[in-house]
Amino acid sequence: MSAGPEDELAGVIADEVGVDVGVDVGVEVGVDVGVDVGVEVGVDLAVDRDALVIDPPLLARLAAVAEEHGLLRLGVARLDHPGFAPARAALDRFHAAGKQGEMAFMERTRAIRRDPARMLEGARSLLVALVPYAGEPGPVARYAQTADYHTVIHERLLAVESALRTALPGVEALICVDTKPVLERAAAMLAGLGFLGKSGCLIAPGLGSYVLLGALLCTARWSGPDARPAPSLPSAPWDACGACTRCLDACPTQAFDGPGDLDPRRCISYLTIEHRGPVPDALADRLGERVAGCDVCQEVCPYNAGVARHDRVPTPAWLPPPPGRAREFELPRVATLGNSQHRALVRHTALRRIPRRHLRRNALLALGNRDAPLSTREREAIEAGREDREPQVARAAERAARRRGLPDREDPR
Ligand code: B12
Ligand code: SF4
Ligand code: SF4
Repeated sequence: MSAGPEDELAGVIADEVGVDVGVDVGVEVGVDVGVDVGVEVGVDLAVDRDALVIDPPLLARLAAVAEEHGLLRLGVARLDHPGFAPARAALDRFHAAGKQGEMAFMERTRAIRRDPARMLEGARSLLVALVPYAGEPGPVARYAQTADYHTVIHERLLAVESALRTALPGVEALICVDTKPVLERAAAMLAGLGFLGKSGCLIAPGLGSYVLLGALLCTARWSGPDARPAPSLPSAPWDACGACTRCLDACPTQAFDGPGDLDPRRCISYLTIEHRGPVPDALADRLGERVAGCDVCQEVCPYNAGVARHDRVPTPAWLPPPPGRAREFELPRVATLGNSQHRALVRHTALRRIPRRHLRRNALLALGNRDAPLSTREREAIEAGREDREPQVARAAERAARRRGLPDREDPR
């Protein structure tokens, strides 16, 4: 690759996916780093771009490969679909309001998210597919109870990428599973996978919103009709919600400014996963006993109620549980995690993006919110946290001590 702008871009992309090295990384930071780092940003002049066409029969073949590898409902959205314009406008409003908060990766990659051809020259379409997940209500959101979706979906998409490359020699493609800045939800909607709810989540007919998205950005042109032709798009993508506002009303931190308009800085998912500073008391009081992510806006959604997903989803498509022993998220244990225990707990799950001190902070905040007589283990965890050198851990422990009736340290009862 030549030096110059492309190298600069490669740097941006490498930064975006430069994971596993540090701890303070965002959601959108990939896992299988090495593979993804901007090697495919250029265009090979010998390639006949006119020949790079995905037509409906090829899409059907790719969808069959996808399904065989556990990726459901593969669809395609062209990058010049007019339906991306309101999504880009929503992104602009998001940044104008500072809603990225501490998610520096969002700011850093903003221009690329608006125009993915900046990371893959000549990019013309996004293939998008769904992967359903299950899980139980609890301190950890369902998506993080499974094997790390970034890795699993990336691996599944490799099969589609390979089939695409075989069908269209010279095509360039980039796998995006949070690991690359593309507007995945908008792309999924435009590719016909479902609609966006007032929760902001992509809701797939018959499957609900407990689905994760994976995309393949590519230089091929889609020659078929748009799955969601522009004239058929509603003025607001959440029309299918009708008068329902359950997700907006149930959100524990009232994090929505309006339908589909989330302020992440008040969202429990952001506060427990992305937020590196102290959690303001008013928000901490509303975290409940959650230590990683939140599913409330999905739990209350009628599109997730009574959906016979198990009848509709082929077994290999479900995100599998992480390998090894079942993970145990007992709060006093999480609050006192040592290094090796932390590694064992988060291994092969999306939780590995949360630094140990933040998981401990979250568990202490959760212990402070628990409304039950204090057990010995809880008391020990809180006392240990109070002595911790990490200011955030100590602060969360002090809050828990205060709320659970432990004596003040300066003024022992
Ligand atoms: C940053 C991020 C977060 C942040 C901010 C979320 C947010 N709402 O912006 C935080 C940490 C809070 C977060 C939380 C969660 N996230 Co998240 N997150 C992302 C990420 C990396 C980028 C999202 C982004 O660009 N946000 C900016 C806003 C402006 O865009 P957006 O929300 O994606 O889409 C909006 C616009 O496109 C707009 N729009 C589109 N068309 C139109 C048209 C009109 C007319 C209008 C007005 C608007 C409009 O509406 C959309 C919905 O608000 C994506 C992966 C990706 N690359 O897309 C995952 C992603 C969105 N997250 C995902 C998940 C699973 C979650 C959680 C459920 C995790 C959890 N259980 O804790 C929660 C859900 C919170 C919620 N209700 O949104 C999934 C969503 C799957 C789905 N079914 O929708 C994604 C797609 C990851 C993946 N690969 O599957 N996330
Ligand atoms: S994930 Fe939880 S905190 Fe965030 S918007 Fe949904 S209900 Fe609210
Ligand atoms: S809870 Fe209601 S408003 Fe929210 S996404 Fe589901 S149907 Fe739409």
